[in-house]
Amino acid sequence: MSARYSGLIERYRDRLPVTPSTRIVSLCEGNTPLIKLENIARKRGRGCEIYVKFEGLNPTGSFKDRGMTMAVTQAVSEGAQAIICASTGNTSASAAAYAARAGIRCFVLIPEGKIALGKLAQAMIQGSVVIQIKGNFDDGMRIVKEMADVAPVTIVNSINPYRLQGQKTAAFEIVDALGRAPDYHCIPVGNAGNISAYWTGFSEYAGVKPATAACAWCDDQCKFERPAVTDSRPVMLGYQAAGSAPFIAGHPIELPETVATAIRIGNPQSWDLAWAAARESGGEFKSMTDEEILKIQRELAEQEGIFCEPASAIALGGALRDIESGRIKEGSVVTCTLTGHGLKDPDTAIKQSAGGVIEIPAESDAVKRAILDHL
Ligand code: AN7
Repeated sequence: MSARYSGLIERYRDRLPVTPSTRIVSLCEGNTPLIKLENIARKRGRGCEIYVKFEGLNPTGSFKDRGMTMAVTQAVSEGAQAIICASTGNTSASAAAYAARAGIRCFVLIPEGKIALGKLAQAMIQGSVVIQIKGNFDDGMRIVKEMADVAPVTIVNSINPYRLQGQKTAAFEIVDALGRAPDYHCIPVGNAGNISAYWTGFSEYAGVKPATAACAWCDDQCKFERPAVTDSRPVMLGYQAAGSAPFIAGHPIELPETVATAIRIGNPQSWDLAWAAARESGGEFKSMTDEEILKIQRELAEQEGIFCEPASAIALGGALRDIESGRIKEGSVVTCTLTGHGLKDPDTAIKQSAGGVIEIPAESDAVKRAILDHL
């Protein structure tokens, strides 16, 4: 048997809705590193072990690939010729890639002017039909749902339950890597699919069926009755950008705004599942300002060498704030999902590093001075 890693469906085949004859559409996604923070943890960890699950290292640079391998595999097995999604960017990049791999059409609806450059580049070069609407993600989502009724296209947003099935494998990987479940899991919340998927995964590994499972659709092949891999589940802590925080408001937000464009979503589709995850786990939702988000993005890059996008940084920012306040108990094992790579959004990174480039003549003396000034 080959030792080559060939993607998360192969890795967790017995817990996913595939059969031996299913044609699997994969780009070797998953198997991302769980990195233990050192410098930040030493300074601000209060005895906690803090780990980041760096999902930016998936093939298209975000966690969306976990869901997309499963959703596109399923769509192709049902004979779909085209897929469609609304997206703040990462879903479109991932959908375009897996559609290219499968040889089917991909339509993506993106909000005008509010998509990070790297994500747009991915959707474009990977051959999807990019449709920019004069509206936001929530407008796109509404239209996509209408399109599925009038055109032969399969929706691959996270309202597609196969997406969440793929994404639950990140929780499996965390437990497999730690040899136990974390005490707390911290995660950004936008459309709220991922927090629901993690809760499903953590629950499945603990042999517990959540009251509201993200897989109600698959009762006939329920995976929750298997022997438990671990005996506990983490407290789920979800974080939203302050200008885009429907879970804190308790209702949808009409005009969400945040520098973290990935989670600029006012009307999350997995509302009930996400609330169930927070309630059942003893967790909750909290918000962070754009200023706090950018600060933690920079700190993580400067102090640990890990460059994630702003929406991802919110998970670690939230964790550190909750450690400081005592919400997360001293000495806990804390995991944070870094959902996307920093290279997705170079504009924001460069803007917030203003003055970071030293300009001098091409002379050895000048360079020497610059070095000595900064040692
Ligand atoms: C980096 O791409 O919704 O709560 O259309 O790209 O599961 O929606 C992106 C979401 C967090 C939020 N971090 O996850 C899209 C899209 C990053 C993201 C989220 C997104 P969900």
